[in-house]
Amino acid sequence: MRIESGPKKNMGYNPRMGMAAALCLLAFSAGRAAVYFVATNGSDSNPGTLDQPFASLQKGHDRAVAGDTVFIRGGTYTFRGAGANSNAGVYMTKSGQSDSRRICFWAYKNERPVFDFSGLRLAGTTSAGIRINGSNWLYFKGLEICNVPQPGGAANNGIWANPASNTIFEMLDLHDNRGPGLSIAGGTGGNLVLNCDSHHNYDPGSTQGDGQNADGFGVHFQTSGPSTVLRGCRAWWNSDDGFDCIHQGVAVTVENCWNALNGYKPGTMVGAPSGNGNGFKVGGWGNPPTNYPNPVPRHTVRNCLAFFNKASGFYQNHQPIDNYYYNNTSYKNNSSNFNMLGYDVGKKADAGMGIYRNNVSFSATATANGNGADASGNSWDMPGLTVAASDFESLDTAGVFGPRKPDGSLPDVKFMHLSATSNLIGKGKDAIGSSGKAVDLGAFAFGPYPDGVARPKPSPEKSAGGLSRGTGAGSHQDIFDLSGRNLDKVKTKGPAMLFTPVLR
Ligand SMILES: [Ca+2]
Ligand SMILES: [Ca+2]
Repeated sequence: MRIESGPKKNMGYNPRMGMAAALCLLAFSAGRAAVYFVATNGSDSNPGTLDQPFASLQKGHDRAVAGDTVFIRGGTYTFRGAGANSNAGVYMTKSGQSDSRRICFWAYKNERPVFDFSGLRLAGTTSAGIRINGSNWLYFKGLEICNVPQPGGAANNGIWANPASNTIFEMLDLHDNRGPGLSIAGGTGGNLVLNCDSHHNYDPGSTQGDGQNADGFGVHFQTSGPSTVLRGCRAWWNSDDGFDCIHQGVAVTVENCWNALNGYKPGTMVGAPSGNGNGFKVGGWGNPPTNYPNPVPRHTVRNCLAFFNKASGFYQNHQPIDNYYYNNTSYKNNSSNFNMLGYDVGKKADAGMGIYRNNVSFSATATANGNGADASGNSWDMPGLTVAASDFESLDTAGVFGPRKPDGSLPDVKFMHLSATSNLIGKGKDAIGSSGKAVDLGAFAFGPYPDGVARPKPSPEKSAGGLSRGTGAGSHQDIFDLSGRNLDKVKTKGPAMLFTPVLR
């Protein structure tokens, strides 16, 4: 097995930042919004300008109102002793008003702010590096959140959005926390988790068991409102699951996400004793399920990749309704690639559940507990179809968890992509539309369909409950400080996070 970063790249200008910054500028020009700065050499008694920045994100939050942007300069922000309160390093309660009047907490230009919570003193109850409590319409971008400690038996989150609604989490790097990297709990949905990484999170001291709760990403406990979407995210070497939406009462969409090596102690192939180790844990309400809503939400996982997880790549987790699993690739997961274990509440018995189309399983037990599941048109259930290494361009994981592209999107790799001669090309049927057109199997289509029709693209950003930020194509960035000075005239250079995930 080989897992390593790809080559480092120079990160260029991110046009999406330009658009939103321009929006902030417009708002500021109209006298309705402010731009603040936070820097490691700042002071919270400063006015928060570029020249006289605040020292703490907390101060930026406390000062900001709807429409404002808090830019965070590069460098490491360390926490020693008490944080904002006994359960959080930074405690957020503020809200924006709408998609165009969010409160933005963004890395400044091409800089990389790192929030190292290792010295934070927390109570023993569930805590977080950044706790969001009841916020709406926030936007986080380009922050690294790490090393939230675990002084007691509770798992502590990198970011704990309990709750947050209509909030964007983009290009965040959440790692080495003693609990989930990002957990969204409750709220009224509409959140977008876009191009984020969560890795090496591990909760050895949890009273529920060593490693039981450190998921990469979790979405739970929402009972009303629009869906939350996770797109372009990666989760690896977390001690529990990569993605987990147990006890989530509104349908979640997970697309174009990758995960691996969950369930192991970070950086090793030693299982975390109580870590569940599923790549995508798609719902669930206990076994047998209790207190589930009517109707039970059908989650969707599509165009996703799972490999080398301790348990299964994709797991129905007793969810008592058929989730959708479309065009996923699952490779060499330890227990099975697709564990279809659901629960038939009518019969009060375990049952295979889920609707599986165009999925690929390779090099492991393809399915487990599938009796009763609606599976057809997958690599394992088509007569005469076998899957071999030659169906893929590469089985080399190099670069899979390496640097992202300048716009934050996933890196170009050959891993598990279909080879030109793959038997998996054109063997499926469009599962989302009703066109009946042939499609390729797995997470990565080889090319145009055999009939020449372009393959579908991932759903646009606006599918996420009215969220539209992050797709702009501006090329000009003006940033003004509180006095109205234009701080720079950056035209086509600058921003974007430089992601260099540490692979150990
Ligand atoms: Ca668990
Ligand atoms: Ca979990």
